[in-house]
Amino acid sequence: MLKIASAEFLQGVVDLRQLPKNELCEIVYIGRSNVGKSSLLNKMCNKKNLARTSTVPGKTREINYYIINNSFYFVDLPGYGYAKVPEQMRAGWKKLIEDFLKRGQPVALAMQLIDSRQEPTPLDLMMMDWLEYYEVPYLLVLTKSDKLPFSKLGKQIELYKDHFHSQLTEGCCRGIVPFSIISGDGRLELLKFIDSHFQTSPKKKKEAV
Ligand SMILES: Nc1nc2c(ncn2[C@@H]2O[C@H](COP(=O)(O)OP(=O)(O)OP(=O)(O)O)[C@@H](O)[C@H]2O)c(=O)[nH]1
Ligand SMILES: [Mg+2]
Repeated sequence: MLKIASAEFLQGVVDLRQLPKNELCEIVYIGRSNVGKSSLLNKMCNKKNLARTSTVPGKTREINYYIINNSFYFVDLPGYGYAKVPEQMRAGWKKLIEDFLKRGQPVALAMQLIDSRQEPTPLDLMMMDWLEYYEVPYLLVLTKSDKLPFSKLGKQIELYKDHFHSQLTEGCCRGIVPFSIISGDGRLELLKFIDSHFQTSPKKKKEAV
């Protein structure tokens, strides 16, 4: 079982030329502002203040790199869908994310976060289309699962399974995982998925040949 022994902030990237030189395996976190990306990252690492969280949406504006166990990266992409963001910045975000996905290095695993109480937004669906297009394996992570009664959460998961049936069976979606920073729901499952996706990382592939 994968254990996170160390987690450190490495750098914030606003321009792809600033990407870390060391091409390690990347686990990428994606989702709209306020969905709980930074909170999830902290929970995964069992560190309270590794990634800054906020009640004010739109806090994370850069691609933030964290180095885990000195051997792979957690990458926190800037949140989207924040209404107060000027149009010009929104266009900048789109370009940054798409350039990030289509640069040479494949992403080992992406986590597409969606609030468990809500339906996916048009931008969530666009992100998932991009992940399918660039053939990035990803998980749908339903955040803040503690905010739903157990039976409602079960129903919501079933709805998501139905809705994304083709992505789950023929596409790149590897599963749907409820997550909560309060109950710890989903943490071990995500660690297992991360562990099993290291094999597909570029470094491992090169070493295997
Ligand atoms: N109840 C509950 N609240 C959560 C959970 N995860 C996050 N939150 C709360 O949701 C709010 C937003 O969380 P963040 O982690 O800052 O969200 P983010 O996606 O990083 O937001 P941006 O950086 O703006 O893109 C904070 O008030 C968190 O405490 C959860 O599992 N359960
Ligand atoms: Mg954040």
